[in-house]
Order: sequence, then structure tokens, then C-alpha cells
Amino acid sequence: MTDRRRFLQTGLLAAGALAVPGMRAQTNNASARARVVSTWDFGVQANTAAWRVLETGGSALDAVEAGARWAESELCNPTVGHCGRPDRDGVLTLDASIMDGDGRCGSVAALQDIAHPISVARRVMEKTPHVMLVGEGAQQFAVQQGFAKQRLLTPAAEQAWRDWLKTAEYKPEINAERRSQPGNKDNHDTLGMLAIDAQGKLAGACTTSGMAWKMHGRVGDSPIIGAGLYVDNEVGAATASGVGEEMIRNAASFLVVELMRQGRTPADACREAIDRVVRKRPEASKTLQVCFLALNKHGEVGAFALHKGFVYAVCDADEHEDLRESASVYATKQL
Ligand code: SD4
Repeated sequence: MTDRRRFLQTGLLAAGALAVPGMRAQTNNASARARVVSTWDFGVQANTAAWRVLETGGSALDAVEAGARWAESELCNPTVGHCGRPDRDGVLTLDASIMDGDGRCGSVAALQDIAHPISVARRVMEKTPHVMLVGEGAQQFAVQQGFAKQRLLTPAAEQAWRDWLKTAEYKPEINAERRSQPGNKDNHDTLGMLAIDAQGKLAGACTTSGMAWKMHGRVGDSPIIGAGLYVDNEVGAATASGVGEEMIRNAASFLVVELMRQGRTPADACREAIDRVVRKRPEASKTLQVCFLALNKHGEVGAFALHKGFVYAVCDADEHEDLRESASVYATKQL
């Protein structure tokens, strides 16, 4: 991280809201109104990959694909791409989705042995009449499209799985501290990325290996349009990280966008979606992490989480390495 990186601790009431002028004065710089935001601290680097596209006037869709590809292959992260942790049978399966603000979308779930699920998701969107391909069919399609099959499970991930087998206890951990801090279980590190380009068009991407030690065949929220990702040029975009079952139960990313449509700020919309999770499952919510990140069509950003520890990265023409901490319902780890 360079000196330019700022880390902003936001208060509960600030709720991660950002005082960003909706429309900056237009300048000759094509990227003057462009902005990209991502979940977690590695979102800073993922944003940098996306920003290379946006700063040259590229589309939000190309930007989020570039950012997600970076996370899938350049980062060794236990919840995304080639370093992801396997399911309880020792099989690494990847989920991803991509969507633009015109409603075009594609996704893959339970994809094995393909390094860039986000790009396969984009091909599903662009080359098929469908939205979602899963498992073997998704892999067949990827191979037909020229993606190479390769074994992705790293020796470290395999060892972690063997260690887990000793107890074989499935218990999602709350990511209550930043990844770089000791004690973090590193169990929630999905990349959710949202971007607005110089033309004011929005797009989003979400990529993950899902919950470590999940049942074989389990699909989380990340590849489900409306749960882990939703984008609408009329309003804004939302994405999620955390225990995906909660996002699916609440159609949560769609909910966040619809709340913004009704006039909520991105932070308020995320907070209401989190409140909904708590109201529906008050006991369970004490032991699960759920995090939402939203970007509206004016470029305003907001976030909210169930538990303390969710950070997100913001990148635009003024600031490339801005890392912020989301406000949360529970200020301390509940477990
Ligand atoms: C899932 N939402 O598969 C993903 C996991 C996650 O950070 O976000 N981890 O449920």
C-alpha cells in the first residue's frame, strides 16, 4: 500500500456514506465522473485493474471484468479464484456473475477447473440465450469458448481442507477483523465490484469460491442475479459478501437497488437490507457475517454490514486507494 492510501473509519450514523458530488464538473478528462468500488481490502488492487479501463474512457462492463479477473488470478485469496478453499469433498468450485445497467447479465455456478469464471459469465451473457450455467454444463461451455481446463486447487488449500477434515465442523466464521490483522479467519473475501463509467453507465461483477467446506453442489448468492449482484442504470448497483444464504433469502442486492429507487441513499439502502436479515433471523444474524456495498447512478457509495470488520475500496480520478470501513449492526464480534 502506498502513502496515498487513506483509511477512513466511519461512524455508525455516517453508515459508510460518502460525501461525493453526484456530478463533477465535466472536464476534458474522460474519466471525470467514473468510479469503481469493491469489497474488502484487496479491492484496492482490484480497483486499480478496473481503473486502467475506466481512465481511458472504457466501459464499466470491461472495467469490472478486468477487476474481477485480477482477483481471480493475481491474488492468493482463500475465497476467490485459484487459491480458493474447496468444498467438504475437497473440490474447488467457483461462482461468478456479471451484469450491466441495461439488464444484460450472465453467471456461472459450481464451475470447476477454469481460472476465470467471471469471463465465462460474460460469455454466457453475450453468447447464449441464457443467464446462468452450472457445473459440468458451464465447464463444457467454457471449454467450447476456448478457456483452458486446469487444476486450480493449491497445495495450501488442499492442506487446509485436510486439516478441516479432522473435525469436519461446518461453521461460517465472522470476518470481524481486517484480513491483515491476526485472528482473522479469512472466511469472507468474495470480490464484489461496482463501477460507473464516463458515460454514466453502470456495471457490476461478483466472483467467489463460496463458503469454505460448503456441501458439494452448494451455490451461494454471488452468481445469483438479484442476490449477490444487481445493476440498473436508472438507479444504481449493489453487491454483497458474507453468508450467501442470507442474501438469497432476501433477494438482497435487488432489494438494495429498489430501496435506492425509492430515494434511499446507498448507505441507508444497505442498512435497511441488513435490518431485514436481522428481523428475519435475529438469532442466526449474531453468528453470521453479511455485508452490502452500493453505488448509485450519481457515483455515491455506501455500505453496511451485520458485524464490524467489513471494509471496501473506492477508486476514482481523485483517489485511487481509498479504503473505508463500513458501519455495522454489531460493533463487536458476537461469537
Ligand atoms: C457465498 N457470499 O458463497 C459468498 C461467500 C462470501 O466472502 O461472500 N465470502 O456465500
